[in-house]
Formats: sequence, C-alpha cells, structure tokens
Amino acid sequence: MNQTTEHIAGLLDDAAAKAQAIEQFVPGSFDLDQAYRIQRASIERRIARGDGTRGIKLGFTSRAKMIQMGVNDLIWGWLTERMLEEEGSTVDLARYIHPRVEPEVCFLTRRDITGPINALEAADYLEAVAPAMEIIDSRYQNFKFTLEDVVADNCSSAGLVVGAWSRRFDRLGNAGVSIAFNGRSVLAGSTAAILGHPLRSVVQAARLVAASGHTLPAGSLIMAGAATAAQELVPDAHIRCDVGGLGHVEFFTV
Ligand code: OOG
Repeated sequence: MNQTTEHIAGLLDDAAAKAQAIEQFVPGSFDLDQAYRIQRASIERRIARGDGTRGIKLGFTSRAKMIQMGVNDLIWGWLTERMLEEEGSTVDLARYIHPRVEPEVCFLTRRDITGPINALEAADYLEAVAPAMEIIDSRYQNFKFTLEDVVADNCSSAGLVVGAWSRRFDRLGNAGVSIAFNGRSVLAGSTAAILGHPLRSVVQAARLVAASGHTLPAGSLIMAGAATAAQELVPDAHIRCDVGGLGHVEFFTV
C-alpha cells in the first residue's frame, strides 16, 4: 500500500484514539479515490485492535449539512462496533474532541447488499428502521476540512445511538425530526430533508458500497445521514431525538 495512504491513515487514527485534533491537510495532498483508501486503511487499524465493521453511514444527504460544512457531494464512511453507544446510557464527552450530534434514522439490513438496488427494491433489503443520533467529531481543528479531508477522516463518524427497531417504513417520508437538550428544542426538521426520502439513502448506500468493491452483509446498519445541521454537544445534558412515527432515542452526557 502507498506509504502516504498509510501515513495519513495513521495520523487520523491516532487523532481519533487520543481525542486530539490535527490540522487539515494542504488542499490537493490527495484526491477523492485516495481519500477513501485512507479511510479504509484507518478502519483496518481499528479492526487490528479488535474492533469490527458494523455498517456504513452516509453524509451530506441534506442541503442543511452541505451548507453548514461548505461541501456539495454525498460521502460515506464505516460504522464500527465500538462506535455504538447504548440507548439511554451516559456518554463521556472527554473521549471526543469537539463532538456534535445529528438527528438521523438508522436501517438494519436483512439481505446481503452486493450491488446497486433501486428505490422500489430498497425496503425488501431491510429488516427494520429506528430513530437514531450520530455523534460526529471531526479529527480536524475547528471542523475545517475539504471533501477529501472529511472522507479520509471516515466522514467525522465517532458514535451512534440507535432507538427501538420497527418495520414502520411507511412512516419514514416527511416525518418531523427534532433534538432537545434538557427538554429545550435545539434542532428541528423533517426526514424529507434526507434526499427527499430516507429510503433513498439505502439506494445510495448500495451504489457507493458496490462502486468501492465492498459488500454489506445482512445485519448491517445504514445511517441515512442527518436531517438537519449538527449541534455541539454539552456536558451534563439529557439529549433526546424524536422522529415522528418512529419514536425517540436518548442519551445523557457528562
Ligand atoms: C461530516 C459528516 C456529515 C451528515 O450526516 O451529513 C454527516 C461533518 O459534518 O463533519 O454525518
């Protein structure tokens, strides 16, 4: 493997493991293809330490996120076992650099996804859906990055909290989404902001994973992407996300 790929993967992996931000790379240091190779190499390091892949996340599926971060393309990254925070548990923010939270929906697959699928087929590949929150934590100072930087950094993915599973796929379109900190609403939007309908994230996930030469085994998680901009997490808070029709999911911070 290319030494630069391994070197950059090592820097990003260390930054995540130590919760210490690094400077963004000089623009043009690597292209998007190499960014995905760096991303995979950094995940391989986690796997070598006993972690395992659990699925994928999509990023920038909503205009609000693209505008917040100043980029304009869909991205994807890996979810691993150790990123899973238990629903209702207390999350220690000291393990993160400058964590933010986003309201999402999470899918659980029931069939292997080995190639592109269309929107009509998507539900067939799914076992269940749940309200979820992603904790993102860019390894770059001040969350400043190019599209290539953020892809190399596994799309800022750091943690996820998944609520109760159901098969209410019919409730997914244009459902109200909100996050409250200690009972006060801080973010509000609609699942329609996610590519028009969150099931489209499954179509995109299948396309992107197939294009990268990977497959998604049955039982994988797919995080559909944030419905709103992200909100900075604060300590000593109760964080609750409601997704209309699907229920809610919550955790606490210290
Ligand atoms: C990149 C991650 C974006 C989403 O859902 O759009 C993302 C970032 O904003 O740091 O997870």
